[in-house]
Amino acid sequence: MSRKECIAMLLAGGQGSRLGALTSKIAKPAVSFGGKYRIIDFTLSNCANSGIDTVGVLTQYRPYRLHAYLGSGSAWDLDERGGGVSILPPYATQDGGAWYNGTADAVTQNLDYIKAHDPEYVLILSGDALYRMDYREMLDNHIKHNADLTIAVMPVPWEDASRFGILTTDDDDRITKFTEKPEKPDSNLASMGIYIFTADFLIKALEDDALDQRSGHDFGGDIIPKALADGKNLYVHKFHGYWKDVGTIASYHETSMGLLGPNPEFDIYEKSAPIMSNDTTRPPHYIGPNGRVDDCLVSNGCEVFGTAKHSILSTDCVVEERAIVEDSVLLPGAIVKSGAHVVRAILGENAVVEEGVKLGSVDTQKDTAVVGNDVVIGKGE
Ligand code: ADQ
Ligand code: ADP
Repeated sequence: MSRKECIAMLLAGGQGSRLGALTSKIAKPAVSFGGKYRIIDFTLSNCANSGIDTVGVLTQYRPYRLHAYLGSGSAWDLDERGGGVSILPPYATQDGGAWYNGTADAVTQNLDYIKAHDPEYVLILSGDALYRMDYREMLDNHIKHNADLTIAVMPVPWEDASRFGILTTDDDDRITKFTEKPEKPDSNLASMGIYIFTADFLIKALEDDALDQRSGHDFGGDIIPKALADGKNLYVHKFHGYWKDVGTIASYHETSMGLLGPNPEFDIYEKSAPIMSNDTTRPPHYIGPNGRVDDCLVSNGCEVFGTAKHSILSTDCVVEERAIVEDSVLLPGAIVKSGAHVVRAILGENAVVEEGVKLGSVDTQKDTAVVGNDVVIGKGE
């Protein structure tokens, strides 16, 4: 196998428990987003658009649909130029060890994959955010600084800072302090959980970490603080674009709505860095004689006989006659039956809202209503 300059390891094993009913049968990275995408598409597309053609996807939680979805990787153009997408589930060891501990452990368990490709650099990614980033620019920065580790960063609102790894740097972008999820943040410069390691350093750091009984085997909690304490060259790469974690129901709804409008916050129509997906071929969407659609994304296979406003209708959704859908996200196969009224809600895959049911509320103080995958909501529920 020829030597690669940079390969990516994509952490896609999180349970995504904060997405509640939407992840009841599906790993978070495989959750539908934006009508015809899955959350992981954004990161995989970034890899393809940045010229990174070898991606190991680390899975663990309900991986079946994710595996089926990823297939050969050809949908993201990731199988033609060499490496491709490899799915790396946790494996049972002789002494019975099995599931990944922390994020670093997941990568440690797949060091053989990294070593087989013998890259100079390893890009570590998460599969749960919505953003466009040219990782090549980050790699150029990493090489320019002769860094051991470069972390992509951006400022976040102070009130959110304690949810992130928080950093302080000197004037040359060198990291002087890092604290994983501090209770009292002293900076609002946040790690985006996107790392470039020089491969030799990563391998050494993970092998040392594996022997450390007290380690939680986590990048943010263990590997980065130790590298800093050891005086390694740690730098930041400042990101200036749109980046949102789609990890909670509220953020899922907000980021989805951000795809709509003439000037969307995140433009899926931007052609210079296309977002690719492994969407199956479906018939064209159909708007019936009395169907009304206003400010919506309507995916293939949908049939609209009622009214949809400011909403996302994913593949194969149905809005029956006299039904109204507003400010909502319908995941693939969701059905809103005749006369039902759905406002500010998320309907899971193949969810059904029965005839005449009123769901959700215009009151923005209330939580977004969620119907789980395959759940049927009848009157009185
Ligand atoms: P979190 O997002 O809280 O913080 P974590 O829960 O470790 O970090 O998840 C990171 C990614 O790895 C997610 O995509 C998750 O699905 C996946 N993952 C988690 N455990 C895994 C495992 N064992 N195997 C495979 N995949 C796994 C991190 C950093 C912070 C940073 C934020 C930015 O630790 O410093 O600020 O990301 O969102
Ligand atoms: P959330 O915080 O919404 O649950 P994450 O994707 O960040 O979403 O995952 C949270 C944690 O759940 C991670 O630390 C991960 O290690 C853990 N986790 C992932 N998969 C499993 C699993 N199969 N069983 C138990 N915990 C898991």
